[in-house]
Amino acid sequence: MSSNIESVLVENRVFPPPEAVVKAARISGMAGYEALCREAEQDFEGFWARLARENVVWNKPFSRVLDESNAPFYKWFDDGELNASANCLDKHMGTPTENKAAIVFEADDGKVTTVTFKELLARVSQFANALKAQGIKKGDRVIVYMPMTIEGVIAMQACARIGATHSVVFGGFSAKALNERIIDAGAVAVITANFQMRGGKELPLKSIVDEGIAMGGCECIKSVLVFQRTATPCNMVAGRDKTFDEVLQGQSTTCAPEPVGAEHPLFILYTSGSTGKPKGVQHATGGYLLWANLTMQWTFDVKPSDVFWCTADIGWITGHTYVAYGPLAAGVTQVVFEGIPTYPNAGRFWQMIEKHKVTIFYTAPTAIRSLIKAADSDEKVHPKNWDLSSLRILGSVGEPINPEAWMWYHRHVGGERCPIVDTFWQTETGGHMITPLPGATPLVPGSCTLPLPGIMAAIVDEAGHDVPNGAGGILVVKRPWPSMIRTIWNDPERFKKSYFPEELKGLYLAGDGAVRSADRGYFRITGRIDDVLNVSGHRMGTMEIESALVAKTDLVAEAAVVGRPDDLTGEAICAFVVLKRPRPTGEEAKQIANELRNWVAKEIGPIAKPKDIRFGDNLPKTRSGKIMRRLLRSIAKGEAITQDTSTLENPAILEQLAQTN
Ligand code: 6R9
Repeated sequence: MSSNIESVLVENRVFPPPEAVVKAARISGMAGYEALCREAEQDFEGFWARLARENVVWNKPFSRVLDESNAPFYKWFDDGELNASANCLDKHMGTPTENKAAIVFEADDGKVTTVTFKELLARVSQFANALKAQGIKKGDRVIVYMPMTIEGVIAMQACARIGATHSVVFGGFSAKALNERIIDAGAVAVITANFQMRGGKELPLKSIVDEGIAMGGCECIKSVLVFQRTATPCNMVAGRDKTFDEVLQGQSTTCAPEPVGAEHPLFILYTSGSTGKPKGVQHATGGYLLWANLTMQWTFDVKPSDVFWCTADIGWITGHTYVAYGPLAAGVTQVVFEGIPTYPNAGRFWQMIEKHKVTIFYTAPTAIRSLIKAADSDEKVHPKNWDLSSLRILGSVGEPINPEAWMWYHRHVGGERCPIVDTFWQTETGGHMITPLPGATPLVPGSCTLPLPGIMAAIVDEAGHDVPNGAGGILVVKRPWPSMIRTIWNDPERFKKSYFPEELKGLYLAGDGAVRSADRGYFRITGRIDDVLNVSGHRMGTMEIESALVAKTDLVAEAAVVGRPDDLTGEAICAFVVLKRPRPTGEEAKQIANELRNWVAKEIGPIAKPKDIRFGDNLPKTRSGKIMRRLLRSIAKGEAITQDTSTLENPAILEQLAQTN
């Protein structure tokens, strides 16, 4: 990894966009990009008003663009009314798009099912009617705990159609995580499936919902709607649980979309922060929809003939914006994939690109790195075995892409002809923020290049002053933008403190470090500056994992979690644990480490399992009792301790912690 970091620092390869792509692109050449940036600078509100009129269908037009009177609680297009689902489906009726495939679904076992836009509208409408029949109404919160399926997208769209606020919980999260989210959101219903299929295995969902609700505090839940993904029966609670078949029975396939105010909460999505409790990131309807549609056009330059494939799960923000909303709003055919990239073998992605003639492919660096590794050890799963000539644009998201992986992606997947859009953004930003444009931006491997027009991204020091190019600092956004987080559900104070801290005087704090190149001013993200780790593109709070560990009260006295660089997953979770019994070694240490890993999987989800667990009699602390995390980070990396340890109360502990099990 350190070699990757070094090669990023000296990266000087530049890949200009291919002439043909520039010619056909919506934003053509740097001149096209710069013209839009100028428009945004000269008339900020006029710029957004124009785009919102052109890219969103409004039931009632807005007269106000941006309301800053209660900053940082910004409002966009406030008095306008729209419906998100109508903007994704109804809009295409009566146009050539209506009979086009909206979703080409490939199941884990390879079975393909296709629905057109028209069919999808009918199914969303029918499910929306079913939700209403359960008494679910505008403003209610609904938890969606679903596998990657057409039905998952339908669940989200149906909520949007009736004005209910969905909160999707990733299918890999635990009963406890689900329980906390149900309570925090005050949800009235859970939409789930009996099981999900991943890598040939049938994994439970409904039993986890039952367990989560049984943990208590979920009296708000009135109904649980169950999609029967597989034939295996699951437990059904009489009066509360109903199958999709039952609730859809007799429901009409038309349902008038409920117009909502532009600021109406479309969804809440929980994400890790730097304290133990996940944050319910709340997004509004109007600005979010605008950005989902517009970035499909700007960043991916979608054309009516494209086949778009974003591999993200609907449980993450990428699966919200670039599966459940963006492609539908843009009227483009998309592939939705249930399974995993390595089943039945690590050629699955390439095989699917060939089979469905995918033209735009959007995935995460961690997936690319694992497929490089697989192709290196087995020629048969190397992308060269498939015809990938349909591809025209590649995308990357979730974490920095190291130049080695970038070059492989460019060469072996993109055939050296496809621009790679390395899109930097966050759950909180709703959509792309800093990214190349395929028909404009010369690419530099490992750099997300330049902010989208109207996105006033900058790098500042701790007092909020701009730093010169070449000097690293804190990534901020200086002006609000339409798809920004509106608040943290139930916690407006935390919203202000986390994203608009006083020292930064009104600037949005992304939580990442960044540096701009001296020559082009290109942004490169250097990683989180808070206690948030990025493991395989998934955000994990170190405090969240620490809280989970110390919750094992019979065993754990104290725990500290840090990240260390990992060639495959970007960062790996490393936990230092003090037990309530003598420090274990050898076999016993291995066995307890495993027990703790499984415990964390149960508390949060398998993605939060620490890769490394080390035991100590104590943790390195200052005389005032603060855990010295920077020392733990060095130990986790296997580095010699060069830092000043003079404030350390118990220096002998360092050697003990450096021992691996
Ligand atoms: C969309 C998404 C956000 C964090 C973000 C940053 C990292 C995302 C990146 C990237 C470098 C990119 N990140 N994209 N870092 N280059 N292209 O991933 O949202 O799950 O909220 O994570 O991911 O650290 O702050 P989310």
